[in-house]
Amino acid sequence: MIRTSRRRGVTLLAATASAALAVTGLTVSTAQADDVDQVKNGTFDNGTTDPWWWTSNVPATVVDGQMCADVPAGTVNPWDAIIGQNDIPLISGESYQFSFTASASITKSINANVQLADPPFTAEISQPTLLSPTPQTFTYTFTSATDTNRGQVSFQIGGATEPWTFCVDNVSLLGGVEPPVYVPDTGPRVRVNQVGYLPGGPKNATVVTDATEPLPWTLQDARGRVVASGWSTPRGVDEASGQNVHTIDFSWYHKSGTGFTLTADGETSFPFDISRDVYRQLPSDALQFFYIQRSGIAIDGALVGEQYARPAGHLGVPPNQGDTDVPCQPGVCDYRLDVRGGWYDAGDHGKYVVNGGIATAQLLSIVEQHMLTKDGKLRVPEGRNGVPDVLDEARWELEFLLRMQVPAGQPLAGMAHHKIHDQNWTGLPLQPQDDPQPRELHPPSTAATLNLAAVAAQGARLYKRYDRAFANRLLAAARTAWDAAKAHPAIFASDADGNGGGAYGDSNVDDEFYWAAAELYLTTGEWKYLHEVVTSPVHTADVFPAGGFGWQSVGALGRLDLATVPSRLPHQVRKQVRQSVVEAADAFLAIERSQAYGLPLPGAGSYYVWGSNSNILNNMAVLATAYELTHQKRYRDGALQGLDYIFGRNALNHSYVTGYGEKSSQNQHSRIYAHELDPNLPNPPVGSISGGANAALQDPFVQRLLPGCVAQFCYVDDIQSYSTNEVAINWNSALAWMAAFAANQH
Ligand code: 9MR
Repeated sequence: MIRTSRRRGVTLLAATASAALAVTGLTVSTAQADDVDQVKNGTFDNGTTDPWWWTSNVPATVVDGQMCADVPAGTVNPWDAIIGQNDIPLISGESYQFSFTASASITKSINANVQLADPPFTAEISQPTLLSPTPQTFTYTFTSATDTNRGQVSFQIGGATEPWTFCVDNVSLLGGVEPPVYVPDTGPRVRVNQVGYLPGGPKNATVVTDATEPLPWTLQDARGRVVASGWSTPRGVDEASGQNVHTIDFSWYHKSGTGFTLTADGETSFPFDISRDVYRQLPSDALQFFYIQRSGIAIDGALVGEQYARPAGHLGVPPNQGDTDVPCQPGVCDYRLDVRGGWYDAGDHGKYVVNGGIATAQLLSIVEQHMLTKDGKLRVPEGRNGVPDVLDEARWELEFLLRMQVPAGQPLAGMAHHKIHDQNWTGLPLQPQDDPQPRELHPPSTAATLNLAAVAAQGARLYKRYDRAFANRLLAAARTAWDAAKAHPAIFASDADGNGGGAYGDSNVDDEFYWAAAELYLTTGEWKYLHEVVTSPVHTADVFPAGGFGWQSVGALGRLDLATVPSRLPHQVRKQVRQSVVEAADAFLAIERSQAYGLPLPGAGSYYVWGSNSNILNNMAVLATAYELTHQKRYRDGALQGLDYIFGRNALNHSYVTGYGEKSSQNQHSRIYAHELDPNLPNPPVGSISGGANAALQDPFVQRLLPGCVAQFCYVDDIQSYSTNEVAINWNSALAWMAAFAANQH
């Protein structure tokens, strides 16, 4: 087929660009095209495929003026079958428009790449593209970061379970084309908690406006009647969003109802409820995520919906290679371990002790703080077994963590392996049971060992009532782990160990020692562990930094438990510990007051890190704990107010929890819930929280889409953005904890 004239081509390309990007709600400005096409024979008009090449499993031929190839079933990753063209020159800083018309005999996602032809095969663009039997034109723009004569245009078409036919035509790479300007669709300028507010809770909103003087606002009920009104407070330019904003406080309005809206400056918010029930379902939804992420067990569709049903992953059934008999990385150990079970960490299939540790601790804490102690209410297969459901879920991970401990008689006995994951990264989508990668144990680390010690100790006191033998096993493992960590206090996981899985490097384990000592003391009451607590440098350090705590900084987990779990802690120590929680809560209240979007995170971009939503939720947990300690309502209100940000009171007018609010995250980065890449796969389950705004732009997709973004704008609901939009167990555990707290408030 002959390409349209340059002029017509430009119009067509601009139009199809919006179509191709529409999945993520992107809008684009019209691009200026250039004459220079870097692709040779992109139209196949001469009847040959020259100079295109292919991997041997996909020989291509010209059929009806296009290039087609039969793609066999049975490959795993997109890059297991490739058709490409090399010797494409790329100029650093130059922007390009990459376009092609393609079809597939079935609905199939491929990767369309412009990349280096040689190692390290760096991709300038690697665009998942959903093909169907109807030929469609796709257009993408990008700016090259590389100068090379060895560029490559390629289509990665592997990873199918059934054979199919790929056809492509009009492949073109035009230089000098400005990338489209991304404008997120942020809806009405009045920003509310899209889920709703508790009748007796705080009710705040933020208005984006040019106005500098107070504006009148009205609150309408579902029938449109004005039920409250007032004046906004101008707040100037908000650092976290770069927007000029006002705030509205309607906390004094207490009546319940559904379908309220808030109007100011001619804009009307998304609808929301005022109800005692706004968070009633949230704990159960936030916790079902863990069950669906379980490894080593079939997921029962009757419990969580058939779209999430799948066979057990990584039980040694081909093509899986593990996790029932896993070797170490070469040279690390010469034994093998059965490390089945646990939860998949996130969008990948890795299992990491340090992140499993904090996630398990937060689930255990839900029960320990008496927030959710029922049995038979959550969607877990253990059902009515006389044990609180949350403990059933946490046990799934605890059993895995125990398996990660180095057996007696081996070098470093008693320590825990840092992680187990695929040897090499796999592509998306990929269901756990289809993962063919060899699995490997990575070296033991002091951090992992202390995570095991801490959560096993915490588990021991919680399971004692239900299963004494398990509790004893946990405590024995915790003691052994503690001793092993003391004997090997500085074995650190390296940040460089990130092939096939996340690195989770950590070279300061003072906080892990403190946390583990605290949990061991709270469980055993032994002087030895108390001594470790009070002599730790972390004991008097600030463990509640403004940016929030997380998997790498776990001193807060120890401090919060010392403050709340009944023990014989000496009076002075208890007082000091509790005071540190309340002082931190006061600081978070001050931060909330300073933020026009009302969240407990300072506005500078540096605070918006990878997984920021969990840091924000963890700061709310400190506020909630201060409320438990003091019964002062301001701390409770501060904790609840933070949820407004999570559910839509933010610069993007976006709820970060799937299925909650008018406009929520649906396309989180995940090999399992990869609906965006394959319409036959589900979106993440309701109650999955996305990592959230990350101003450091740590993946190529956002580096291309969001350069220069102001903190809260550094997020996109696209499966490709793993640094702003992944799911992860330690983020859902932070959500589950706060959900359990909020569900008990009115
Ligand atoms: O949550 C982790 C974040 O704090 C780190 O900055 C980031 C980069 O190392 O890794 C995050 O964890 C990812 C892990 O490495 C692999 N599984 C997915 C996790 C969530 O993105």
